[in-house]
Amino acid sequence: MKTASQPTSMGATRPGRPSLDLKKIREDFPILGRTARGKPLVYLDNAATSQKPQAVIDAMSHYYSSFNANVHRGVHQLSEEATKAYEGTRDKIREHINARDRKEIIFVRGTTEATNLVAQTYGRKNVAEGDEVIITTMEHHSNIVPWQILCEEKKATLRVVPITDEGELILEEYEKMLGPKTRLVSVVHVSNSLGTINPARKIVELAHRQGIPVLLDGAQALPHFRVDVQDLDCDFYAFSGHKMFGPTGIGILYGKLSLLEEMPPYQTGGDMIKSVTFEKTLYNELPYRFEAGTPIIAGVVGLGAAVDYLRGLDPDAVVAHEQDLLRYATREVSAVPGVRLVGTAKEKGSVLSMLMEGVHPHDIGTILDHEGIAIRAGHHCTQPLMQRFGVDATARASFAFYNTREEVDALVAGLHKVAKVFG
Ligand code: 7TS
Repeated sequence: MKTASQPTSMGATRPGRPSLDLKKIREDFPILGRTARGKPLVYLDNAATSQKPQAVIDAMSHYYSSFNANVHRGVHQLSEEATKAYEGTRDKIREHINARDRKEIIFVRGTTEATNLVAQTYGRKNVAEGDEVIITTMEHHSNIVPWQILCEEKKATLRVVPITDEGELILEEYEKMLGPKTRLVSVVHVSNSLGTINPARKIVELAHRQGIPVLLDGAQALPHFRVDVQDLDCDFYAFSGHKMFGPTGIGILYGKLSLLEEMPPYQTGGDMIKSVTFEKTLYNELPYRFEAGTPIIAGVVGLGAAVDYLRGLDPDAVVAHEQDLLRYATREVSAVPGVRLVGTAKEKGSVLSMLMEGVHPHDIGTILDHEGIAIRAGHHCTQPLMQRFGVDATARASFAFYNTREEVDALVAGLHKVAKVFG
């Protein structure tokens, strides 16, 4: 299947464009059939977490009812079956993101744990006094705080790439920051607050010219388009299962083998060792060296089912549909009196961050909630980004492939109601 790590051809208006069977897709997600506040649920908080298809729910239930056992250690049939399913997901993820080697796929709790892992292992080993780590203005807190702590500890400097008023990275400034002191660049692939799709390949290429490794935070990329880590040539790639229609508590850190091999362990204990004496511990081989303790086996099984589900969809059709929703919503929402959008990058994922004159975003969220519409109001764990735009919060609607134009209409009707109440 075609990959689209940088989905430049988003032309949903092309004749003969691929389309999704939305009725069938929505039936796959049982929660979408429920009501909220007595109205049909309109779930537009997908950037926070996405809903799960029945196949994911069934896979986890099947694991617990049929082959629950610990992995990698039992000699019995159940453990063998659990280990097979657990390792099977690793193979599916490897294939899905086109990593070279299954050893490059580390199971973690989510994007947050992935960035912390890299900061605490690669970072602690390679960043020293006077060095620099580069991030950007639009990072999620989970890609700010780990580097801040590391830089404080090592007396290194955290540098922040500025953005334009539209919410695009200023690449010339980034290029100027790169230098002999830079030890790592860590950048969000798709912004959860603005929707901006960053030019990841270019960011990696510019850093690699100077031999600097790059971590990409792909939490908001995987749910929307195909990612090819070899094509991007990034050194680390982090994402969360629960945003890509899988369970909570499971995520992935992809790392290039050559880097992972040189990294000290993160958490220590069972499974990550080869042998232990009171004098010395020898660490296990990759990827197990970074997977200490009993993992979230049901979560891994569920993530495998989520990947199967995603691979059953036409990725071009998913991109085309979400871009159609984004364009339609942008047009309709912008026409609501007093509404202004934050984040208007040319390359954008299906996120709308809204402000309404004289209305606090939380009030927007509350009124929409009464209509059965779920959005998120707040800083979206990107407080420095909010500061950049001079606000403390936005009201954010974020779409997934199962959302419809009718749901956008409901959102717009809800916003008109807000305007009326406060107008
Ligand atoms: N990076 C990005 C870009 C994110 O959007 C999030 C979560 C994370 C990292 C952290 O992921 P976690 O799974 O480890 O929590 N973003 C959001 C959001 O936008 N609303 O709620 C969580």
